[in-house]
Amino acid sequence: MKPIAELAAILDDAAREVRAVSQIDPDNRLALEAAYAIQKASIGRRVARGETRAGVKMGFTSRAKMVQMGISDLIWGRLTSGMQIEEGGSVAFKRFVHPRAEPELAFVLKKSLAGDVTLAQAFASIEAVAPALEVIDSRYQDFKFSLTDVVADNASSSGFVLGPWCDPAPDFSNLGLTMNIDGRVVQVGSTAAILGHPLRSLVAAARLSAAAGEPLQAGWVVMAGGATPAEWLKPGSYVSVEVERLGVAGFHVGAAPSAEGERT
Ligand code: OOG
Ligand code: MG
Repeated sequence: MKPIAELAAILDDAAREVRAVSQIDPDNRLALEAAYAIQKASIGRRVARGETRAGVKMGFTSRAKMVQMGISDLIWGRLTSGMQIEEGGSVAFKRFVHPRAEPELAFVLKKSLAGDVTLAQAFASIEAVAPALEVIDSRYQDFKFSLTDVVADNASSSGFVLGPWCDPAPDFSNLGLTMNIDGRVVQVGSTAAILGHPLRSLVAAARLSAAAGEPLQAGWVVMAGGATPAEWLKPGSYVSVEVERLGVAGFHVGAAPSAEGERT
C-alpha cells in the first residue's frame, strides 16, 4: 500500500482536476483508521489551500442509502467552506465527475459537543435545523467503492446546500420531505429514515469526531445523512428539497459548456 500522504494526494488531485481514479482499496485490506487518516490528510490539503473547516457529514444513516450503495456501516466525513453551495445559487456541472444529490437535514451547533452524549445533550447543542441537500461525487470510477475507499474519499462529499435555519424546538423526528428535479418529484421520504430520528446522527457525529480528536464546535454544521436514495444530476437542472414545516433548499446545476461559450 502507498503511504497515506500519497493516497490523500491522489484523491485530492482527482477532486481538483475533476477526474475519476481507480479504487485505492477494493478488497478492504486497509484498517479503517488508515482510511480515516487518508481522509484527514486530504482535507488537510484543502485547508492548507485556504478552505476552513465547516463541520461534519454523516453517511449511511438511512437504510435507503445503505441499500443503494451496498455499505451498511455508519461513516463520517469532514466539511469545508469550499464545499458550500449558496442556497438558490448555481454550481457548474464541470466541477463534478458524476454528481448525485440527496435530501438531508442539517444542524448548526451553538456549543461544542463531544464524546458519548445523550439525545438530550445533543438536542441542547443545536442552534437551528435546516432542510439541506448534499451533492456527492465519488472520486472513484463508476461511483464504485469499498468501505475503506469511501471513508478515504471523505464519504464522497462534494457540496452541500443549506435552506432556512429553523427553531429546533418543534419535533423534527418525522417530517415528510420530497426531492424535486426540474419540478418533478424524484424522491419522497421522511426525516425518520435517518436512524429513526436525525438526532441520533448528531449523537454519532459527536462520538466519532471526538474520537478522531476533532470535537464538534459551536458554529459547525452537521449533515445528518441522506433520507432517501441519491439521484443523478444533469447539466441545466434545478434541484430542491422540501421538508415539511422547515421549507425549501435548492440550487441550479450549470449547463454543460457549449460551442458559444461556457455558462455556469
Ligand atoms: C457515500 C456517502 C453517503 C449519506 O448521506 O448517506 C452519504 C455515498 O453514497 O457515496 O453521504
Ligand atoms: Mg449524504
